[in-house]
Amino acid sequence: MQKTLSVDGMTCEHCVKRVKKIIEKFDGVSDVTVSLDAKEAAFACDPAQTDVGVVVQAINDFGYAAVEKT
Ligand SMILES: [Cu+2]
Repeated sequence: MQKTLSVDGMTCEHCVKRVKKIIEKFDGVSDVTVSLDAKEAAFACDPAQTDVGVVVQAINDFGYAAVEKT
């Protein structure tokens, strides 16, 4: 399953790398790409393993504003 999140609050490449790392640590997630310009994070995940709501919460816990788009 392909997921896209809108992620507000990223200001530099450091933020991009941090958000990418947060997402990558979850089971079932692969192919993570994060765009500063688009304010988006996209990844593939296995719905049996990955709770996208938990991923979104983890990003928000770091001070960004993530919302599930698709
Ligand atoms: Cu930054």
